[in-house]
Amino acid sequence: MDTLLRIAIQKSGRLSEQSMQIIKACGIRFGSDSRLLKERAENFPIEFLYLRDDDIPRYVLDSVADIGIVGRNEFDEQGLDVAVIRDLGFSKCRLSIAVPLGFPYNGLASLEGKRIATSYPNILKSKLSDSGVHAKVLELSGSVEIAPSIGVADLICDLVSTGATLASNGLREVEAIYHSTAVMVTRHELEREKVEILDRLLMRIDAVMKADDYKYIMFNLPKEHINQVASIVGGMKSPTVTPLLDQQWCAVQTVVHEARFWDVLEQLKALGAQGILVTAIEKMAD
Ligand code: PRT
Ligand code: ZN
Repeated sequence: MDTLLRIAIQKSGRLSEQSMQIIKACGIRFGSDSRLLKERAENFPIEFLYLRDDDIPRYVLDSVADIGIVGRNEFDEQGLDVAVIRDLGFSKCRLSIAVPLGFPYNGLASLEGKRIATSYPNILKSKLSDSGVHAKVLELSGSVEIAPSIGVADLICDLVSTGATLASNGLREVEAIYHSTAVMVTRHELEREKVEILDRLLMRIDAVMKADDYKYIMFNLPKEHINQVASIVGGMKSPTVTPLLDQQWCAVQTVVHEARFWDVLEQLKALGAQGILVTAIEKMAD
């Protein structure tokens, strides 16, 4: 039987859609029918297991799955001996201390002797101990934000993305103690045939992620300024330059890192660039 790489992804929740999306962007076709528990891709030797996110690190460690996509928070909280091989960047959130509106907060020392409700006791305890603070950590599996109002805790430590949940529960976010994104994990001793499939998958994922970071730009420029373009766009190999009918002008094509995009655009305009076109890049490999 052909070897398949088994990938565990969240069945339904905040990680599911983007986990599937990144695999699809790799040209891998599958039904993504999360009513199923297990599904084989049509055109790549991989099989999906749809699971609860909390179970993913354990299943990878126990070889039920070979790789998995999970929040870094879950990976660090469980502390299992699996390895992070890629930071996928999506499902960004932070683990924050949040207090009732009247609570006087002046740094972590204000938590001394307090009762803190959280679903992430290990991450929280390690932060408190690094700061030399002694507090009572109360583990709750959900609805952490109501703990102060029903009197079971003085404050909470919970995941936050927009902050709306805290606000609607009369809580104030005072300090982020940890930042998380979705990561891909694998176990340490993966069989050779599986490593080969994983390497092919990672090559595709890297191309997709890299493309997300760049824009492709085309523009016309007075020829006399062409030497300045390379230093403006920076970092990449020489831009492609094509002559135009009007011999004073040329057309330039190049890629620009998203982080520098507006900066580059302004500088090109200042050089006299015209007809600037910008497009997203779908895939990008070295
Ligand atoms: O059923 P299953 O166990 O698989 O799912 P789950 O309910 O345990 O997890 P899920 O889908 O809620 O979250 C999966 C992962 O998404 C988490 O482990 C994080 O890595 C990531 N993530 C990103 C978040 C959030 N953003 C987030 N905002 N996980 C949870 N939240 C919750 C938070 O706990 C709070 O209740 O959303 C609320 C706050 O959101 P805001 O936008 O109001 O601040
Ligand atoms: Zn969960």
